[in-house]
Amino acid sequence: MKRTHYSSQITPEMNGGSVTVCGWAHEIRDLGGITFLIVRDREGLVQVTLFKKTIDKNLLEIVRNISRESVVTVTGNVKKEAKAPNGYELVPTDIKVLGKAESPLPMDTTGKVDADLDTRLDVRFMDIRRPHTQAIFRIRHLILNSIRDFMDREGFIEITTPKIVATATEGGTALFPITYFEREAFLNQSPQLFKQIMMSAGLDRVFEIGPIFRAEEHDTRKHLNEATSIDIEASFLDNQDVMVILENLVQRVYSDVAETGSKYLRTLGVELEIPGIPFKRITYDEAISIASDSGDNIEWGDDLSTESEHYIGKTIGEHYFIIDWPTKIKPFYALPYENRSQVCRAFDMMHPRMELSSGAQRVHSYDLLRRRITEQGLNPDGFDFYLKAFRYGMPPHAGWGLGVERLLMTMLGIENIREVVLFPRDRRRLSP
Ligand code: AMO
Repeated sequence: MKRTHYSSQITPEMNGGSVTVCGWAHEIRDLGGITFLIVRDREGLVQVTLFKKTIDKNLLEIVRNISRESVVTVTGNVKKEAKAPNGYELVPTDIKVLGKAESPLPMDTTGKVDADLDTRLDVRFMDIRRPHTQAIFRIRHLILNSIRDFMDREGFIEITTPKIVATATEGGTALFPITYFEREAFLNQSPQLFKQIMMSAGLDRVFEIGPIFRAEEHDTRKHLNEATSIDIEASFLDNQDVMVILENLVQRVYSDVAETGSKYLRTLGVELEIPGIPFKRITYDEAISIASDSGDNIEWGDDLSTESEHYIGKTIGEHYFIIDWPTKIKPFYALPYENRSQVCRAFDMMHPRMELSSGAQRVHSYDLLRRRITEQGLNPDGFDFYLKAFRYGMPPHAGWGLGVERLLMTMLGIENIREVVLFPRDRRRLSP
């Protein structure tokens, strides 16, 4: 039996026509004279109606024995029916069970019984059968499509860099060590060094969408130990230029999702507000001054606490940039201002709830870069492969990294980052 239609492709106008649908037995309701089998596929629900008086007794027997969530395929005739959910029902001519589901089920898929997040993550395959959860991942797909399209139009080339590496890129956050034959290696924290090397390679504008690994101990609602980052790097552009690319991208992604994802937004009960551009720019000094109004006294040179971020976010109320960060709290590759080297050309792009992206114009002078690596307490010898690319003609360049999960969760107003990852990796969870 070959599927002829997804549920969403069937219309009442197809009255009398024969179709074959495939999906899961969402619900079976036996009302005596009439039995309903609701089949759920990726796109929605189909009501299969069996009239006791006229239906083949074998089909009725099959349906009465189907356990909920079993995989079935149904061939039947479309019958216009105003009372049915989509204005039609299917009168079956053949029903087959392709994959029997055991009962009881580990969780409910109809949305009638709530399950906590841990239970849902333990049986994620079943959780994603729920239209609500599936809608999140359908929107993620639309976001990534939109980003790829935007990047392509802006002249960026998609690259893939290694995830098994020998050195750290982001001082500060810890690395996951792994055994690489007889040596120790690490899971990469960021494509940073490789995307910069591509500037020396002359690719001019590159982007990558890939995993980043952070061995951070903290257990919060916005941190993962394995996240997905959208990274760009572009030659002959400065920090201002790549900030403009970033805000344009965010706006484009929102409008694309509003346009192509309305069905999923409705399922999630989300009304998207497309952010206006340009995003507000405040300096780090202004940010700590706003935070001090909340009673949080940040010493110049300290990072912003989560509480300060929330307070500033509430004050500003929309996406914004924090620019001109103290050099000492940004990575070695951020370019210090020439006339005041304690401040650098780095920025963070913020949603009122949290940081979404950080980036900078980069140091492109070999000598300065070597010095900055040492000043940050790292050993330049470990960066030989990276530094070499700066010795034979490296253009000025800038870039940023944007967290996919944070973009998605803030767009949809979702509280916990684990909701927007298929199989989250956090301090406690390594399976499934
Ligand atoms: P940064 O470390 O700020 O910058 O990371 C960039 C963005 O990636 C996301 N992100 C995370 N999301 C969830 N859980 C985590 N543990 C996590 N860590 C990071 C955030 C963050 O803003 N190399 C630089 C980028 C650059 O300068 O180009 C970097 O990695 O959304």
